[in-house]
Amino acid sequence: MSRFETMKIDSINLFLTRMQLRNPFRTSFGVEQDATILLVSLKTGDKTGWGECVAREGPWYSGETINSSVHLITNYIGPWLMKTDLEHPNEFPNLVKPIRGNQMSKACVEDALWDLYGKLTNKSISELIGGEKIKIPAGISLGIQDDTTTLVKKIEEALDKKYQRIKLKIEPGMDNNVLKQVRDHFPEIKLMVDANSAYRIKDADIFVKMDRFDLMMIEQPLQYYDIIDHAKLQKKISTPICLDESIKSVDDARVAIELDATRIINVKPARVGGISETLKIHELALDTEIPLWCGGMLETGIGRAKNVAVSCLSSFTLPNDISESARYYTDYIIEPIFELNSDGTLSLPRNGPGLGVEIKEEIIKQKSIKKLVI
Ligand code: OSB
Ligand code: MG
Repeated sequence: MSRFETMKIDSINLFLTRMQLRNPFRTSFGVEQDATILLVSLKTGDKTGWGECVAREGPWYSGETINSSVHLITNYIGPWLMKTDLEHPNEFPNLVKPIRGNQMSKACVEDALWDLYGKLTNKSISELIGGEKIKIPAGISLGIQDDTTTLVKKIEEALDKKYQRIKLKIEPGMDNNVLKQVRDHFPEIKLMVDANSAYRIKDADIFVKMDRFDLMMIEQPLQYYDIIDHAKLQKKISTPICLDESIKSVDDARVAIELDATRIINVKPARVGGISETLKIHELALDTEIPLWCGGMLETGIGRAKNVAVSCLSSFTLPNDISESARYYTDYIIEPIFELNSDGTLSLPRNGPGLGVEIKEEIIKQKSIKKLVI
């Protein structure tokens, strides 16, 4: 183990990259094809730690945007970090505590600190946080399709690849009718839906009817900030509700569990402000016996490698929204890329410390439309 006392950050680099998805991804809140993705690197001596911000150009999934993240990092988080030499990444949440909200902006910098700390101590992030697995079950999240024939074909392809469960995006008018046809084709498969907050409690009957499709869970049916109406809905249906957008902290998770508004939690480390907060949710999940799984935000290899590391925690027991690299962007910025094993799992990369993958900085530079240095 190399000896160091603190992580003295020499520079913070922000790369605004343009990345192209291989296929458009449609949810109830919009379609994504070309994305601007903010990547952050922290440098100390000859070591570099990387993080990925999952905020996008518009505030459609959460209130954050690329520009709000750049603003927060260049004006607050970055300068504070440069002035404070942290000994461990778990001290970072306290540093950024004065900032309310803005979890994604905080998370990408914290992730980079974990990668850097791993590189300084020659340990993987999974090892640092106590991950117990070396491969994790992969699920696939399929966007809303124009017609059911296309959707059935996509499901068949995913099953051929051995994805361990299929998640379908739904929205009003594209829910039980689509599920009926899907279930007619695939009566047995592990299936779930994600509404991305497209419904209201007055639509409860739609979900009462959905019970007949034997879904593993219904993800985030109601408002992105709500817990109470989800608890009311859970009383009316037998399919477990799984919150995504509504859980932005361990406190949200605790309240949602106490009120029986969520029986499963989709944890996106970036949505809850980083790995440290994720570890608190992991502890809470073990105490309350609530199963977790790791969600995705169409991350590039950097965010994905972090998600795989987190999914190695023992509380992450259900298939994750972490698919193979080939499903996402036309360019790869990590090596090795994620490929599915024949049993529908992804292996934890162990190609070095930290994130466990090599970061291809040359490609990141080629894909960058703007670079900022703090
Ligand atoms: O709600 O889980 C979601 C992608 C972008 C924004 C929100 C969500 C998603 C996904 C994709 O479902 C998961 C993935 O990265 O494969
Ligand atoms: Mg979701």
